[in-house]
Amino acid sequence: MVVLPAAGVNMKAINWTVLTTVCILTSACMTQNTNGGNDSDHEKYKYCDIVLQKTEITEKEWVLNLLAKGYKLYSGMGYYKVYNISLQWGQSWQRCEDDGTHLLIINSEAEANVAREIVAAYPSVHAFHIGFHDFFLEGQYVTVHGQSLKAAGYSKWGSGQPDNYGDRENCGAMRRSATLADINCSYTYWFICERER
Ligand SMILES: [Ca+2]
Ligand SMILES: [Ca+2]
Repeated sequence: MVVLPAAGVNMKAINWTVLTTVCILTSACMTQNTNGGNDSDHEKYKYCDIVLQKTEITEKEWVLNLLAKGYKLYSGMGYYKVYNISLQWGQSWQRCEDDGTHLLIINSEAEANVAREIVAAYPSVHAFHIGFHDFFLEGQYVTVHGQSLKAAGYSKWGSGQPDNYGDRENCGAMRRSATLADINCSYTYWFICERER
């Protein structure tokens, strides 16, 4: 596989060598060149360079960056971080976005188990912002990616939830048990960010 060069090494030369290897192994660049008609070698190089940047180097840097920020990898699931600061739901949403991640979307029982596990270390915290809301249509809960909870794969509400308490609960939270609750968006809670693998 591709090995990252040491700092200061001529990236262009290394990219070219690596690209040739990648092209031979995957034939991705060659295919593109053929489809593209009369691409010059220079353009072929440029295209491959972009592919390499996106699929090899950036991905590794990205992961290192997440780990440095305190995200933890759960094998086969993704990278997760419990932010131990209390923010409003929208601010939490923004913080995850800034990390290049998103508020947790629970997609399965297995992921609910991960969620329970990562909050187990904080027994005094009873709820966390996660990635769903009903801003668009009252009572129609969707994830921050716009899917219904059912389509996303997990819709286990806590007892009595959702209740739209005081007619002012449009944001999504998770209790310690990984059951869901609708909460007031202006309430401040810790929150969980995620990035799928
Ligand atoms: Ca998820
Ligand atoms: Ca509620």
